[in-house]
Amino acid sequence: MSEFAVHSIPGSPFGRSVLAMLEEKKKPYRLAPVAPGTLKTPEHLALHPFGRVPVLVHNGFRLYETQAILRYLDRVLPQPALTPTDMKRAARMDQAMNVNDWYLFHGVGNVIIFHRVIGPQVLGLTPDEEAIKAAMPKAHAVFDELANLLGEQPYFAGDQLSLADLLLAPAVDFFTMIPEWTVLGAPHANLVAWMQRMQERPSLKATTWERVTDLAKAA
Ligand SMILES: N[C@@H](CCC(=O)N[C@@H](CS)C(=O)NCC(=O)O)C(=O)O
Repeated sequence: MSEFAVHSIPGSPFGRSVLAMLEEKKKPYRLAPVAPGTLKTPEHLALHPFGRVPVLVHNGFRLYETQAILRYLDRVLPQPALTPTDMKRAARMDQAMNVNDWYLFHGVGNVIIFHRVIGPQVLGLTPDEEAIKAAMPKAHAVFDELANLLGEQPYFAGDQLSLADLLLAPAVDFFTMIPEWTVLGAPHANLVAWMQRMQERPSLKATTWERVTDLAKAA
């Protein structure tokens, strides 16, 4: 049995970051699928006290919070290194990761992607157009800043892939599926090129919603 178990829900962008990280490290893992309706059950709360995913379990060591998981994996699986040694590049990596968690997810992804994709496709809900519209100014600010941080570099921390790319790509990938991408991301040629570069990576191909759904069915 694999020493790494990832408890996640197919489609979760945070969960996908962890799976893509293990793919990049070429380390076998076991997906422990979590049913969306069970996040607040005592069984799941024993794994994650805030009732979310992902959770990593490594030889009995249980860890939640995606950034903590990515950093842990980069330490216990040092090759290929996904944290720059240059201090300024590492700081840019950390900054982009926090932009993901604080500004892209909260008030942007958890509104726009929820109402455009998750609600309709998973819960059978009608998109709340007013909520989406209200989130658009913040979404513009976030995507403009992501494009600014990326600049002309191939990856967020410079020439090499880093944890920031693995955290951001699953989240941004959702936006490429919705009409709002034409005004949020598509005008930024550098962001579009980065997203394509990321989508072409085997780690991202192996962890699409469809692929993780298949893994969950086989688990
Ligand atoms: N800060 C957490 C966020 C995790 C998170 O929000 N996960 C979503 C799925 S992508 C979730 O579990 N949502 C369930 C809920 O909001 O109840 C992390 O980095 O792991």
